[in-house]
Amino acid sequence: MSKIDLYSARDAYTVVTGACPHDCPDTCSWQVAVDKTSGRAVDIWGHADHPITQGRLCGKVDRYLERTYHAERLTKPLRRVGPKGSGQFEPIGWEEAVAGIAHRLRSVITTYGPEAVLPYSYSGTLGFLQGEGMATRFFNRIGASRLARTICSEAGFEGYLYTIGAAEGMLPEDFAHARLILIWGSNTLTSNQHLWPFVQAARRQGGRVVVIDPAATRTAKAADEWIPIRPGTDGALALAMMHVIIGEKLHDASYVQRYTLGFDPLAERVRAWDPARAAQITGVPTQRIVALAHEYAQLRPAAIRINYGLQRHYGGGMAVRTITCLPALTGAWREHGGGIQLSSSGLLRHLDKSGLYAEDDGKLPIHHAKESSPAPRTINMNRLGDALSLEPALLARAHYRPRPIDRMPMPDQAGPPVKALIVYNCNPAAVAPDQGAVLAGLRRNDLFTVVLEHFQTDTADYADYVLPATTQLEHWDIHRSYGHAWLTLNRPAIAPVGEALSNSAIFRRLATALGYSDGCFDETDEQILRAFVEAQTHERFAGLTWERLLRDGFYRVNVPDPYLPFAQGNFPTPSGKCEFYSARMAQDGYDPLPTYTAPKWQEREEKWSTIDSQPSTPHVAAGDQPSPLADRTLQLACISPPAHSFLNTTFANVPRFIQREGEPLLCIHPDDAAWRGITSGDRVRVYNERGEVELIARVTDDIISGTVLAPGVWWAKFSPDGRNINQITPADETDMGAGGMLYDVLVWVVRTH
Ligand SMILES: Nc1nc2c(c(=O)[nH]1)N[C@H]1C(S)=C(S)[C@@H](COP(=O)(O)OP(=O)(O)OC[C@H]3O[C@@H](n4cnc5c(=O)[nH]c(N)nc54)[C@H](O)[C@@H]3O)O[C@H]1N2
Ligand SMILES: Nc1nc2c(c(=O)[nH]1)N[C@H]1C(S)=C(S)[C@@H](COP(=O)(O)OP(=O)(O)OC[C@H]3O[C@@H](n4cnc5c(=O)[nH]c(N)nc54)[C@H](O)[C@@H]3O)O[C@H]1N2
Ligand code: SF4
Ligand SMILES: [Mo]
Repeated sequence: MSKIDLYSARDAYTVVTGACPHDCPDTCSWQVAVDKTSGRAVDIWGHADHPITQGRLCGKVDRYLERTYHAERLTKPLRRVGPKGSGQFEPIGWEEAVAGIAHRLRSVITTYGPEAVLPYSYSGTLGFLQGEGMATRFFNRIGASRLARTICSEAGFEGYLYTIGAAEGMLPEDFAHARLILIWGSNTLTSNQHLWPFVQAARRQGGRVVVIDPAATRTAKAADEWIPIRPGTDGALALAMMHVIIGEKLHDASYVQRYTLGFDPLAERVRAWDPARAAQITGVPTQRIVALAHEYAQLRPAAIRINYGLQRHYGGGMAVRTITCLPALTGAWREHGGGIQLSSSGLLRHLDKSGLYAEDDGKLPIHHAKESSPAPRTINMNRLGDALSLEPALLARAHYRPRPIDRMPMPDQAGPPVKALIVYNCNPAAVAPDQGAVLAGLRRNDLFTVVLEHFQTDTADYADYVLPATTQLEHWDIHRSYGHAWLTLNRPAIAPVGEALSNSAIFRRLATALGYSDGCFDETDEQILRAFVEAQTHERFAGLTWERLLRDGFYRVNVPDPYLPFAQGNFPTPSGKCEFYSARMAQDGYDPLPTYTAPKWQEREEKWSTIDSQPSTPHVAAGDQPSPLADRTLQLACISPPAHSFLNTTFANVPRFIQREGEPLLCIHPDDAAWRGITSGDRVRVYNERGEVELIARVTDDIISGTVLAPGVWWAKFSPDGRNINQITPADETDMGAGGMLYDVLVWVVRTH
């Protein structure tokens, strides 16, 4: 008997349909059984009728009730009583908390101006309302600094947009029809599990699955083949594939002629990319590159799933742009089961969010304070450490500069120091790069920090006030997906735990306390969501109504099924074609053609090449500082992709999941380990010029030699030395979109005892 039948048959329970709020392309629809008498949620499962969820949640969210009813859930507002970072707080009432926060915010705004207030948020929930809906109303009303939310996907996104025009492409269902699937920089079985049934369906019909990744992930092991590659070098592989495809005339000349722009200069460009050259850079053998190019052009339909792993490197934007040229070159877009998927979020690009954000819709008087003044500055979230610095030159560096033509302001134009930081849906003390700089900022006594949270996270430890927020079981929302075509409604299933309030309710209260009487702060959550749904007039949302969402729980964006967006061109680029040559890129300061942009860690190789002869293997005694010469050669590239049982830092405080992951690990290749005298289980010190962290070594050839892998993201406070891997990650920006370069870094690794 299915769970829905089981619980529906019993009077004691109600069943409520909702949506998983997490940052995951699958955006599952769930159902929750609630005991009518106690009001407690007793079971949760995946919605059987949702075509992507197919009745299954992942292992993490299957346990969402354990997280919701976790003994350490925050249930009352807290005020700091100890030093910043100590985690010492006293419970207080909501009125006192809201009044205290409003008082401090008012004083910051009066003394330093509204830009001294910085919101900091990311992906705790991707809901329209509890994500940025009410928060945007609030921070726009203040005129606060804006935040460029760049940490995850900006580089790849930009690269894709320059080439294709919008974040659209294959949908998960289409993968079932492919004969070749390249899973490129994605650990599907961990981070995009609901794609896998479609991959398996393709295999049942003879489809081949190839994973291109520096690590033999569980996905790579489940695939037909793993092609190990050096991190950040994927662009070179794609260029060489194009070299072979064009050189052997395996491209689809008629598709190329009709629907692409710049084939001739592309052909000229890739002529220099013979596979032997790419083999040197990528570590993929020449013959394998040639064969891969043949397979890609000839096994049709051919599908590519790229995820964000491969674009967290300096050249990530260009790498995604280059790979994204492949399906147009071979005409893969023509076929059901051919093409590429990075994100499906562009399906929603015609969504009208002005009402949601109460922006410029002529009805709500939210912008009156701002009309005559220029837009507030925008801070790049990757550079939080710089943003919190009192040094104007560093603050200037934190300004968002997504393209090469965007200039850094002079220090005297950087604007006021950040004096108030309001964090929601995010755990920057653990997830943001250059943790040392972030913590130094958070430790500032003159910085007023408010954190809206479910738990006393690493970040909450630095707050002046911690406000208890509701979980997805306790509030309304609507969710988009970046992996499929469905919008999903979340209804609250239970009353808020303790005194928790939703983000929307908290920002409403803060607005009232600041004296903002705008009507947009009076609307209830349901009113806002219903109005948002009813405001949609684009044909992509035909048939979408609030009643329908209430009835079904989800709605498929109105595009054909199957959806082959570029079978006949129609690329939403300026030229209407897939742009191998992009004039927009030239204007923005980039090379207009696909090229190889090396990762920063490869500067190690450049350093090597300046040394006349390679040094003999240096011996480093455990704990010793490497010699200056060894310095150059001992470093390893370090990547820190998601651990299977955590979702960034979410769930990394649930005992069951900590147990499953064991300890904060460093996976290291046997060659690299032997050289350093490291064996599995050893404690190792992983460090660079930015910081250091202690991890437990796992010696394994599941990671290529020359690269180490630290599954993330552990809470620093639950780690042996109170630090996590972001101690060593750089806050530098990627080539495009000023995105996060979290996986492009060199470290030294030594055994500590
Ligand atoms: N269980 C779980 N699921 C998640 C998350 C999580 O933390 N845990 N995170 C969610 C979030 S926020 C996101 S953004 C999505 C997307 O998630 P992503 O961040 O894209 O993560 P993965 O799908 O694990 O893909 C990363 C893979 O890329 C590989 N990789 C790293 N560098 C390179 C490279 O240069 N080239 C190539 N070819 N491969 C490389 C890594 O070894 C890893 O296997 O997943 C979401 N889903
Ligand atoms: N080294 C390294 N660093 C990384 C990554 C990596 O792979 N390696 N991944 C990066 C990526 S891809 C991403 S997307 C970021 C993610 O970084 P974050 O956006 O910080 O994501 P989480 O760590 O999941 O933390 C989200 C927090 O939001 C809280 N939250 C959830 N729902 C709500 C709500 O409704 N209200 C409020 N107030 N709070 C809520 C959760 O309790 C949780 O503490 O991390 C990045 N950092
Ligand atoms: S985290 Fe992803 S796979 Fe897991 S329930 Fe949520 S949407 Fe589904
Ligand atoms: Mo992400």
